[in-house]
Amino acid sequence: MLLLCTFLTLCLSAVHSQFPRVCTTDEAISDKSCCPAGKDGSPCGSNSGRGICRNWVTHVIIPTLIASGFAASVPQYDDDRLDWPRHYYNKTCECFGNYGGFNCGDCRNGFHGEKCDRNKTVVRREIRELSLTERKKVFRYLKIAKTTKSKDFVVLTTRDRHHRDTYRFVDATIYNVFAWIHYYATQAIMTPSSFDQSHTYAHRGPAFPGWHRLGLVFLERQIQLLTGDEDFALPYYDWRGEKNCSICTNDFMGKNNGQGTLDPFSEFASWRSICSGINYVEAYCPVVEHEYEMERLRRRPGTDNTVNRLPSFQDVVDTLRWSVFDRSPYNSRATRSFRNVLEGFIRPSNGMTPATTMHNQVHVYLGGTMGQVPISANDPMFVLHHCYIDKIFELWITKYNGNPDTYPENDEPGQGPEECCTPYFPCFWNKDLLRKSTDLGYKYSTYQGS
Ligand code: KOJ
Ligand code: ZN
Repeated sequence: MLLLCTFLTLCLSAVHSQFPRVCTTDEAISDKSCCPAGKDGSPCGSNSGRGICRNWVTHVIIPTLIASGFAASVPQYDDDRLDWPRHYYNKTCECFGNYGGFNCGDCRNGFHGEKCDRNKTVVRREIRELSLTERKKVFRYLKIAKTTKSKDFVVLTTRDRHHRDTYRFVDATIYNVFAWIHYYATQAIMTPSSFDQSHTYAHRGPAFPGWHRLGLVFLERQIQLLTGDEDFALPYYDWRGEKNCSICTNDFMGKNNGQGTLDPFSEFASWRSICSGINYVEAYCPVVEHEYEMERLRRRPGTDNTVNRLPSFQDVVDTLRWSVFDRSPYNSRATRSFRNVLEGFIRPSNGMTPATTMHNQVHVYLGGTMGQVPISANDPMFVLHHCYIDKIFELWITKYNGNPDTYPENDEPGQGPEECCTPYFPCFWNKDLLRKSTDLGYKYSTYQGS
């Protein structure tokens, strides 16, 4: 029984991320231990049977990388995110049954109640399906997430990624923690002397759909906890066949002027991105508390001259025709790969031709903040877009009975099936995100288009 629980929790623990505040004390960092007290005062709530403090066993990914020649093709990786979260901690909580969270004080996704014995499934709906009151509530909640300091999490910053003594942890709001997770995952991978731009933990590999799924689940759960509204579900934007971005109006996500700045009367006009999109290849940011909110959000829908439309209904139909989840070489060159077509490096109709399509096409079409990988998650449009990408992922899972065994072995750093989705905390295996969304506590409405 214990074995089964342990297995289940490894697969399905509630996702929380980025560094639990209580695990960033000098003591926790020097002990490399993140087993905070649960509600009963014992580490990981062990006295009340919620979980245990687990020592990580040596992981397999490094030898795999070396054997495959991947590590030999670059001088040496010296990246704090590789083999996540081992660089920071070799002891973390492992929660039993339906318990979850960094100290097993919460429930795993899809459960609630004091004993975590009540199922729940929230329904994500298209933003145009919501009533005005419901929509206003979503905007209000997003605003609360943007302005409320996270009590549980802090983010890691540094001025110089090659010098660990410059790393420090700073406060961030809930939404900024979410935006920062994407920023952190997409920074180039560090070698002793330079940076390898060709690999990232969140894109260009089989982890792409699950990585973004986990980020959305994190944000959704944080908003539920913050507002006390256990039924809160993120909305999505079904952009199929749109002549232009019809939700880029002040009733919805906001209109922009010719320079891309959001209208002063729109919902997100005052939002600022953490970090600048262009100037920080070598530095994590934010670097200084209270100074890290930088440029305002920008959007320039329909003005990019390489992408002049949003994906069509047929593009989505064609994407769902690719029955193999991903294929060698498991990067942006993979052909006849559902993941690579969905991510948008390959034309959906033939699965072969390199092009800017689907997920990438929408980012580029919207432009501005959304068009820049390191900062795109700062725009709440990212949430709506990725929820729709996740809905397509879910349609694929249903159609082809996708499950963790469908997730391939591959050599992309941080994207192996049993590597922790990087940099979420606690560990959630990449392959375990390839399962029905109801296992994670949510599903999608059956919106047919406007
Ligand atoms: C932003 C992103 C992304 C892709 C693009 C465009 O976050 O994943 O922009 O290629
Ligand atoms: Zn992304």
